[in-house]
Amino acid sequence: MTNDDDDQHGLIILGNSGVGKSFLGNILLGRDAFVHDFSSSSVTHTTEFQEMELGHDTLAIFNIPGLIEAEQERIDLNKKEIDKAFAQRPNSIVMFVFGQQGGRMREEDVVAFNAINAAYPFRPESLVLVVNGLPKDRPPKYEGTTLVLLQQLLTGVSVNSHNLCFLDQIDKKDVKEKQRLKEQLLQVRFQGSIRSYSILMELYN
Ligand SMILES: Nc1nc2c(ncn2[C@@H]2O[C@H](COP(=O)(O)OP(=O)(O)OP(=O)(O)O)[C@@H](O)[C@H]2O)c(=O)[nH]1
Ligand SMILES: [Mg+2]
Repeated sequence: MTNDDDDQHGLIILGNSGVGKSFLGNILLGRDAFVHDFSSSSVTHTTEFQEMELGHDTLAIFNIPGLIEAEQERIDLNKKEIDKAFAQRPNSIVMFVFGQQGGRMREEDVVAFNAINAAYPFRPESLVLVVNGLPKDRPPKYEGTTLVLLQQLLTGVSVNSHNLCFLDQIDKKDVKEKQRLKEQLLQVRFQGSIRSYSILMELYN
């Protein structure tokens, strides 16, 4: 193993409390390493870190405590934790997870994204946006109209079909569905970040 920055891969998972960050981290890892729960209050309170081997390299997954809209305390904590994660793994991708309610984008996620992106501007090539928990029978036009809406609502970021990913709500006891979700997640084409993309493809393969 070398100490080159290029080999220090990471995935930093961000988003409001309860959108499924820990759940998705586990899907990527292929094991239940992060605690995830149906809960009325936030579950992950300190950054959790899991590492997996990828050939001669490793991929670190940073599961950051959830944001609560624009709550300053959480923004400050997230900023610090994102900084630490990038220091440990300079070649990291940030994955911001949105929830939704009946397909509607939630104001709280838009507010949280704009607040954290203003406090810690993400480089476009290292940012991936995910909408989680969607019904599988959503209308065909849902994804296109949501993309246009997010382009209008999110400030200081380019939203496009390469960095936006729509994920199905799955039955978490169904191994095949979990595998399919992992595949779906990894189908995101990471704009301008061939290196990062190839890492995730390695993770998938
Ligand atoms: N069945 C199913 N449950 C999901 C899915 N996505 C998220 N969940 C559930 O949603 C709940 C909240 O998810 P968590 O992963 O705990 O949320 P979080 O974003 O980590 O929340 P904090 O740790 O509080 O920031 C859990 O019960 C997850 O299992 C999905 O696709 N299918
Ligand atoms: Mg969590």
